Amino acid sequence: PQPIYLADYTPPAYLIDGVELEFHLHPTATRVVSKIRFTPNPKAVSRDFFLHGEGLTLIRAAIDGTDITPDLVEGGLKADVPDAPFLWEAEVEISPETNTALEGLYMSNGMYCTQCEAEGFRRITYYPDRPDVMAPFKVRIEGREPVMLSNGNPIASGEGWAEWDDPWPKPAYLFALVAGDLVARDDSFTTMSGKDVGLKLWVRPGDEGKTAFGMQALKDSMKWDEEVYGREYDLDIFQIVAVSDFNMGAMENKGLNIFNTSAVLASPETSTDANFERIEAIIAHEYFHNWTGNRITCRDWFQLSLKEGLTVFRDQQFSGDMRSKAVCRINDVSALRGRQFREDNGPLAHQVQPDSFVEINNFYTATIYEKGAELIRMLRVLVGDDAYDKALDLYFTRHDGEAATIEDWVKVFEDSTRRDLTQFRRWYKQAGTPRVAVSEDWADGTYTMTFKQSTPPTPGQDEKLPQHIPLAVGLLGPNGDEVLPTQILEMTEAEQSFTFEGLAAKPVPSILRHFSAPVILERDSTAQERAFLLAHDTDPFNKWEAGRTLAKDVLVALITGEDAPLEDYLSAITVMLRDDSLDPAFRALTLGLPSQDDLAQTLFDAGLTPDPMKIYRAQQTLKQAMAEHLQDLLPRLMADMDVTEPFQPNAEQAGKRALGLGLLNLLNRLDGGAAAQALYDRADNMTLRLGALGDLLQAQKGDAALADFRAQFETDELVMDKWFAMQVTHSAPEDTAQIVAKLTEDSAFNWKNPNRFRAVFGAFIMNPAGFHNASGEGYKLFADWLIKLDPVNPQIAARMSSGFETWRRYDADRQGMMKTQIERVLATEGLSRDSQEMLGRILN
Ligand code: DPP
Ligand code: ZN
Repeated sequence: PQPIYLADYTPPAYLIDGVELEFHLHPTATRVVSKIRFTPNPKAVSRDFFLHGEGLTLIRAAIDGTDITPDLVEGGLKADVPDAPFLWEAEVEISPETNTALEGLYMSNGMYCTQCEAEGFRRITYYPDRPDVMAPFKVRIEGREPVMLSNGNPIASGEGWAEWDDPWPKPAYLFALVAGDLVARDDSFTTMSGKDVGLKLWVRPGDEGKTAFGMQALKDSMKWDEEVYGREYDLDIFQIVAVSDFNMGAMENKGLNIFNTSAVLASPETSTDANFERIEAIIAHEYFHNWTGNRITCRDWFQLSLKEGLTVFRDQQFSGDMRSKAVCRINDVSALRGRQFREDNGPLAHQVQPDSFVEINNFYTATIYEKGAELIRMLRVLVGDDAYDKALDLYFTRHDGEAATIEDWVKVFEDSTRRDLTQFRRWYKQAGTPRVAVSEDWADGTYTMTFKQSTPPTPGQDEKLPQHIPLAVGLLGPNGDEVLPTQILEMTEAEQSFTFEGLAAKPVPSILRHFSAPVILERDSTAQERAFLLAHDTDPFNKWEAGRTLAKDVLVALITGEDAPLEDYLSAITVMLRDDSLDPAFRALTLGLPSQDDLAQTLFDAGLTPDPMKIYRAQQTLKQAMAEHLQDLLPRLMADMDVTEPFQPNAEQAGKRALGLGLLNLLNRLDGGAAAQALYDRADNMTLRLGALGDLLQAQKGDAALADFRAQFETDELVMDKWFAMQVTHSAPEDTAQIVAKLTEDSAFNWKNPNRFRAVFGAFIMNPAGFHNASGEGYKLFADWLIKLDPVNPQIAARMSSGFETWRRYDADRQGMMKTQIERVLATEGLSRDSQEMLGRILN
């Protein structure tokens, strides 16, 4: 497959003044009639008329009322057109029912729905399917469905038809159509200028009881975007539809967001606290896209992070305001390290603004999203909060209604702050995670910190230049008092020193507070110093970080057989757990251990070959030691975390439940599952029920609970996804592959549903000890299923193939076995472009 290059961008040959679409719905023979008014683009470099189209049967085409026979070519059609504005008309036929790729118009449980980002609209009709062609759309839908929806405002409807009008010019990737048997939760929102907006959350009959939380999250998001960014909603109605079969979490189609059911449906009985939190964040994310993505969109897909990085940053700010800032930041950084650092330090590393791609669907990555958000966070730290607000105001006024670039974005910051951000731009173009090593010097009241930065080579980028890194630093005195509050040190050189004078004693530094830059900090430190920071740091992120690095020191030493600072860790954790002044959610996070994947990468970075079983056993050993050390304390601490009020999915209650479950997980190692069984039996919400089930599975006492769980929730797809995932996540490593194989034979394993496939295989590749079991049977099983899924849903198959991305970390045997499987998948006849690109990159 041929790559597409950013450098080859040229403006569209024709612009569009208006689009009218007419849908005649039919499961296997939907007719789409399009009327498009084209105008030659004065900025064009060519007059060639090309429309994208894939899998369409052309029935008829006409220009200015005269039928023509266009030239059907690979990926679309060409035609001779007048050198003046003209009307294009076409009629095509498509088959939603047989569309299993879930791109374009498809069916999910008998309901019609669409997914057009990035390049799905070309599967609906012939069109210039590129984001820099923006147009207002009018849509008429004819069919038997009781509810028929599209973007914008409703115009009129009757028996068997409905008409919609979206006045805001938009790219085709934001088009949406939904038709089916749906019911709505209705609400309304009054905007800051007093306009009434109708809100509708559409679900299948039976799911009405799971819509209250999503609706509240939507209203909170609308209010927050007005208060914090001054952004008001711009249509008469805002709609969300929940769909069972969906490749992504959700999609920000103008005025008609389409959501994976997992990202919107919520109830205490069926959703965990983590589900509630994720749902709130995704609803906010998609709503915020209305300004950052829709009103201002991307010129081309190389600019994807322009909308995604910014919108993730905005949803992170929102969650921080709705919940606990400190806890949200720790969770965001953990996710960044778990997904983006893994990507950035392996064969799939790529720039936040890539230079080329083969299949754009492969670039909806943690780098584009989460690293993109970190870059914006850094910009804000560098220019300051007020300057950030001014820059954003300028961005919205300058680029509203446009398809913009990342360069436009940085330029707005330069113009509004008069800062030169030339070096900062490098963050967008240089892949890889910078390492920042720090050394210190102390003499005569002067404390000097010397930082050295370097970024390892990434595929296609051997040479790396220094980045502009904001280092948030504070200093603590020997008694634990802060002697220097947080300062932002701007590092721009490969090596740079910063000096602090007039100090009475050698300070303890707290570096990279609030994780001020997406880098790996390398600093040799003693267990005592880490424990000191865990006890005294005023920055909650670094306080947590101190506990995490101490845990990591212990685990690495257990793995390599060196002396582990176990006692220091256990006493530091005990002090922390007993500190009632600390938020339970924070304590729960500090009780968690670094992941197996994180440890594998750390060992690999240190020049060692990670052994997945040793890593797993080290974690078990440490948890056992923690349980025994805390034995006497556990009952009282757990009792303190009991929530007696009715269930609320808020941060306060969620924090108590999280800590309670963290402690139960320890107790479970001492009581053989007795407390977990008792909790399972009395749990009246999914958070506690699922936590207890996990512990029972871990204790190998889960059979009865699993059967009970299934009997209770058999008809609930989202809960059954949990039932599948839990068994994989909490399996003993030597059993994991067999359990996965058995689950794939279950009558409820509907593998064409992305959520169900991910429940099993996502959990599998996230369980390193199980996936990398020395027998290699896991690799083979996984490859079998990639081969099976690829022709049905290439997008999900390609995404899942990242399970193999860390193959070079491991020993020769495992490497050989993984390579064999990757090559086997790659050799599959007719393998999708999506999977070819991903596995090809992973292998090279
Ligand atoms: N639906 C995806 C998101 O919101 C792609 N735009 O990030
Ligand atoms: Zn997004």
